[in-house]
Amino acid sequence: MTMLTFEKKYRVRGGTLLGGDLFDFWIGPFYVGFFGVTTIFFATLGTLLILYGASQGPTWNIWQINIAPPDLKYGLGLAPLMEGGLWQFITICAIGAFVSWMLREIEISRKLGIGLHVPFAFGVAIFAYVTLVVFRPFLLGAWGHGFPYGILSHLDWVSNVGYQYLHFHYNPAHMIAVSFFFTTTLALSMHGSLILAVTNPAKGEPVKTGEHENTFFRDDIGYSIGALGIHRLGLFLALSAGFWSAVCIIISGPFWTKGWPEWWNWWLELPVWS
Ligand code: UQ2
Repeated sequence: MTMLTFEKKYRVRGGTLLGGDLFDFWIGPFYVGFFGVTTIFFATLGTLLILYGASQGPTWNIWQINIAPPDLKYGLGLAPLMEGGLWQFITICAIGAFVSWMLREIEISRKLGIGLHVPFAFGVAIFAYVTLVVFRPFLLGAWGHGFPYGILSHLDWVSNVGYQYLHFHYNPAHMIAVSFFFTTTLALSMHGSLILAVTNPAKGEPVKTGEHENTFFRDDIGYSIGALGIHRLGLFLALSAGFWSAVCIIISGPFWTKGWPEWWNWWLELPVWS
């Protein structure tokens, strides 16, 4: 891997949160840092535990491999290794690796003197995952409420939990999350297509810039959000999708145990109708 000529001036010392200068170096293109070491540690250990779990299971079929959380009877305690204990250790490794990666992103951002937007955005994704495998199981009183680690098995989990609330699409926070996911793809498709449109003019035409970007949308819908604005909007939409996903699952069980269609009875029960 070669180093771009300008990269050298950005390979500055400092900005570390932990370890001082000890791990303040690069391996090839990668910044290491204390949290690079912990990322490698947790990711490697977690992967090996998954492989060990698979080796003890009934199949090597990639679709069917499954590392299940403990039975509900183990509550919030440690389970035997082959009865969910592996899942518990793998979950610790996953969170350790994700948080290490975020802290490494913070160190890199500090080094460069840029904002912490990237690690913050990644933090929202971690928050959504931790909500599924820690916060909600904790509130429900058993690690067994976490989702299983397997391609088909986690799909079955999503389907089963959905039907447990009769029709999950009636969950108002789920509706908001889905709307944000769709709006995120709308915004990115508008942005991506607009940038490609101005940078790929017809043969012989000069490449266009911001004025044309603004003018296209003013002509089209009477409004342009601006070059900086579209990125603020995009980040807001994407983070909102993750945030409301976490909300929609944390309220299912700990705060609402009936079917989600029934939640809408508040509308029928408004005093104005009687
Ligand atoms: C824009 C702009 C960009 C863009 C896009 C727009 C020059 C390069 C895509 C248009 C976006 C608008 C009007 C917001 C749409 C609102 C939602 C909720 C999807 O104006 O500025 O910069 O990429």
